[in-house]
Amino acid sequence: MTDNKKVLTWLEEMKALCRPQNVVWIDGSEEQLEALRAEAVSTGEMIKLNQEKLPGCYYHRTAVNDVARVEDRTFICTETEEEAGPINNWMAPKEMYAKLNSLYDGSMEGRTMYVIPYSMGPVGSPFSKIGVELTDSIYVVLNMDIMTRVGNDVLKALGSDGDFVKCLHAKKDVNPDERYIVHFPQDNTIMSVNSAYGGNVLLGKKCFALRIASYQGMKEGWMAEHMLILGLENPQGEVKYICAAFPSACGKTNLAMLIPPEYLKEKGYKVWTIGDDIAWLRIGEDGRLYAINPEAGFFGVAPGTSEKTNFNALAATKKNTIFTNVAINNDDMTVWWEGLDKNPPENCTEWTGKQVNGKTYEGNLANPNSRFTAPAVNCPCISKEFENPQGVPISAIVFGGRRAKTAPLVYQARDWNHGVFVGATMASETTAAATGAVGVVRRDPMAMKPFVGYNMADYFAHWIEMGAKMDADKAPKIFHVNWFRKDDEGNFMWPGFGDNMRVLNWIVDRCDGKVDARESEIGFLPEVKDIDTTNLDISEAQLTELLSVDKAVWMEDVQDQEKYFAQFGDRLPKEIKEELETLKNNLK
Ligand code: OXD
Ligand code: MN
Repeated sequence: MTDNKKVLTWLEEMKALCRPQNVVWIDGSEEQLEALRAEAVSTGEMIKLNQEKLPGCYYHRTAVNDVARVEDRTFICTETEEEAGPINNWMAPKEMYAKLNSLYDGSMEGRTMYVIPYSMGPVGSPFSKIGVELTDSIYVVLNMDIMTRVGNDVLKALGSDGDFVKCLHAKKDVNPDERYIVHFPQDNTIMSVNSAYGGNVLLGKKCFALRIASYQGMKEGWMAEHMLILGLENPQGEVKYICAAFPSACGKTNLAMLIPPEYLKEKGYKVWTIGDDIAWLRIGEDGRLYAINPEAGFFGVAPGTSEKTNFNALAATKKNTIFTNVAINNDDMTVWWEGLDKNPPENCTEWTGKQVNGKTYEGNLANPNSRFTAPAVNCPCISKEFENPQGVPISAIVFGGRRAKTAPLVYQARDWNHGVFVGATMASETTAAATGAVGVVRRDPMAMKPFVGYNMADYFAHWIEMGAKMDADKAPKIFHVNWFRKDDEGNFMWPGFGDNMRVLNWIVDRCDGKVDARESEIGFLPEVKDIDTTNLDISEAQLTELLSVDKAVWMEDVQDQEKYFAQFGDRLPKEIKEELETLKNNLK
């Protein structure tokens, strides 16, 4: 175990509060994990899937009211409301601790409290940070084991005096009216109660690696971002690394694991995955920006994942994976979800547990936000730099979202500060990853709206400061993409998926200064001839349309941006105001 007094004192306090019957330390050994799997199967918490077809794979079903992140019940409790800012839910720490303490009081009576020491990032890397999660759910233990590095090695790295993030989770009775996901950034503390859904309870992920870490990054001079990290290898064997921020369920996992179109593959282009959701970025000694993926697995959206759309993600789920809220094929105990193939099982258990005939069912067999938790090492295209404790140097940062009209297929920001503005004005149609209406356009700066652990205006300022610390020729170039543009009939205009490689190639060529671009009102746009459409059924006119800027539509968006920024008052950095003025003038 550990002689770290800070861990031991806190544990004693939490034990006194939750009053578990037993306390079990997770040591990270396979024997202990296997025993927990067996226990979870014996209590019905998990179902063992077909061990020949899906070795090491299990199934878990959450309560029907507990299937997504709950943004309206997620709080940032800083000393003052201003520190949390206008887009976060806030409550004074004292008041919130009092409320939570009454909810946790005796919450683990008759239950076991598991103590999970975990590292975000390779154990011992200078980028990495340690957390300890206390939970009464075996499902959480087993997911944390896939998503992070857990066990005794972490305690060793923590040492007798190291600091850590305190994470407390109690499942309780999953009452949605008393569900709270709460962050105290100034106390390095996370408290989650009354949920068992991944994004609310795997506290290393959104809660630590984004909300708490973004605050730590602001204080310590680094960045925690909602970004995938990929390496693009050209036929000469050179690899350039790209980070991309898209809102939840907008294709980060697909882009991170992209398979190039056949003819580019034949030429020798490849994509290597480092991460599909979160990047921690620091400026290296050479003045460039370096990224690690703090996670060790993928908590991916299952629906829509197929051999065709994401062969690599699907391959990653074939062993040692936990499936949550997908459908089960009762005939062979395998899994199914919408978009996997065209053959829903006839003899099927849908995600709610209802027995149905998959050929005649109504609605969805799998929940639209059903997930797989798969170890990153399973992924056929995992990068050999995945465990590199120093991270990889980033050439380009890409922002994007679902926009039916406004944004062109791709454009490049003029410089870092303009890029920060492009990120700050991101907007996207909402998805099933969070509770609430789906398909509504909402502003989601840097895809961090649900994840920023402090005032968003200060977060913009932090981005600007980070840029000021890098020479312009060393800082990543910033781009914006939109794979989701639609024509007047409502059809997607760009094929997406593997063909997005064509856009990535333009981005890398721009970083290398190999291709010109035309300056437009919103930034640098590609010349139509420079987007490779070989073997694609896209006419020059269609591509021209995809790369066009409709000034009237943009003007409307600018008005919305202005309204959005107004809520930050004087805290909004002057650089953002200046960029907004420039855009307005350009569009006049
Ligand atoms: C996720 C999310 O699970 O963004 O990655 O909701
Ligand atoms: Mn995400």
